[in-house]
Amino acid sequence: MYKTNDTIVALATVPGKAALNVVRLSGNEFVLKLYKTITKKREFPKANFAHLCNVYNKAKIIDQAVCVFYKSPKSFTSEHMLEISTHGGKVIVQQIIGLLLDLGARQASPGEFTYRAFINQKIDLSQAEAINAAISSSNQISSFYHINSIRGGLSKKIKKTQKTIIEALTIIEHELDFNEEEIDFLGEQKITEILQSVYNNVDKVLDSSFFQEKDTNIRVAIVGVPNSGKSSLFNLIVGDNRAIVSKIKGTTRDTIEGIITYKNTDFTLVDTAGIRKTKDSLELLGIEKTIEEIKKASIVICVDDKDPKKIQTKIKKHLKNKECLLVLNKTDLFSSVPKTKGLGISCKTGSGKRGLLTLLSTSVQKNTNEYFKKYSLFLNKRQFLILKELLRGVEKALKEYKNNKDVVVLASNLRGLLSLFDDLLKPVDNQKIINNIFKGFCVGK
Ligand SMILES: Nc1nc2c(ncn2[C@@H]2O[C@H](COP(=O)(O)OP(=O)(O)O)[C@@H](O)[C@H]2O)c(=O)[nH]1
Ligand SMILES: [Mg+2]
Repeated sequence: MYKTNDTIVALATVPGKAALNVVRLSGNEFVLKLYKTITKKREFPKANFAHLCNVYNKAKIIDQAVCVFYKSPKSFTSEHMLEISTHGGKVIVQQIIGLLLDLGARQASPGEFTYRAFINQKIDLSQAEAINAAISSSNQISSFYHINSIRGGLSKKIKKTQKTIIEALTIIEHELDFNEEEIDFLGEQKITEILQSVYNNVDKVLDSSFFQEKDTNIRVAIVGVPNSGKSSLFNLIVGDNRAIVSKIKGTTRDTIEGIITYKNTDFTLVDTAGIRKTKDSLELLGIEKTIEEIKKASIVICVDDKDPKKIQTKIKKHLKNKECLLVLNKTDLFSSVPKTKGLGISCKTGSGKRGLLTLLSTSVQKNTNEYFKKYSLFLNKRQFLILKELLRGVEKALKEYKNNKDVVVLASNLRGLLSLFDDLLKPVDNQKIINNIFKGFCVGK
């Protein structure tokens, strides 16, 4: 897909006004030659050390920068790499990259550094995917799982199972080359055990993983009867006027979402339609959506201007083990606020906002930790589908072997399974998969 025998250069940080920018180079010995040319240093840089250098374009100094050299193969791409931390700003970066291009480096395409890491077997495909996903991640939960996969979380589990099949296939192919007297057979029981253990391991990976096409986020649904102040509460938390606030009952017919970041926690806040039986078909649809939102949420805020507990009772069957926060709104209209009815707030005056946010953030953190306890891995759609296919493949191999005890068929089925493992981790020959994955990367990664 990309050429791999030249030296590539790209800006690895966001362009524009910033304290620092990092220009990255990867290639062969030419990287060292470029270093010497632009810094006018006589010595090669010592690997993994920070070197303060003037960067020259001929006689003119264009920046004073810090260069770190990573010696092949101990670098991200496995090639020689140079990272130049420059002063921030467009002009300096443009001049340095322009200079390196003039001297013979090539502008890197999106994901080309990661592609080289993949081709040079520094990382497998699941790790490459995780790098891109981690960069795009918008919340703590996704980020945690992507970093785990970059560190090889999924690969390690999968490779262990892959090895079991390779070992079994090696013995079986050996058996096929010799006649019965010459070697020991694996035996029916052992073969069944191996296939069963492969099945169990893949199943365990699927069981301990969650699969989502989009980034995951803890969802918090605001639920209550019309006019209780749900949209006002949504706006109070979101901090702007994204939801329409109105006196006419049943205005919020659709759900509105906002992503909130508060004190190191992030969550999606959902304003729902009121819960109330009505003949208006449009509003009924809103109610169905509300129930859907309650089901999707990890935390439900029951809001009311009289007794939020009544709301909790009304939606009890949909709440199950979800956390429920009771909020008594419009306390500005109360002469005295009853403490037993939930957390008192006033969307009008903003009183109680801080207390609610603290309660919410503790609750979100608790739910986030639950996620971490429940799941050890995140799978993207591609990985999920391959693992499912693997399960079906093992089932098929087991069934066919039980029926006909044919070792030749078994060997062919095992080879089929191994190609699925390759698709998952290193489909070196499958350019289509590779192209699709790397084209989504940003330049400099
Ligand atoms: N006095 C007072 N009125 C409020 C408060 N919160 C909301 N309201 C009013 O209650 C009405 C319904 O609010 P809204 O947020 O649209 O309720 P929703 O139907 O539950 O979304 C509006 O007229 C708001 O101005 C509050 O804290 N105090
Ligand atoms: Mg509303």
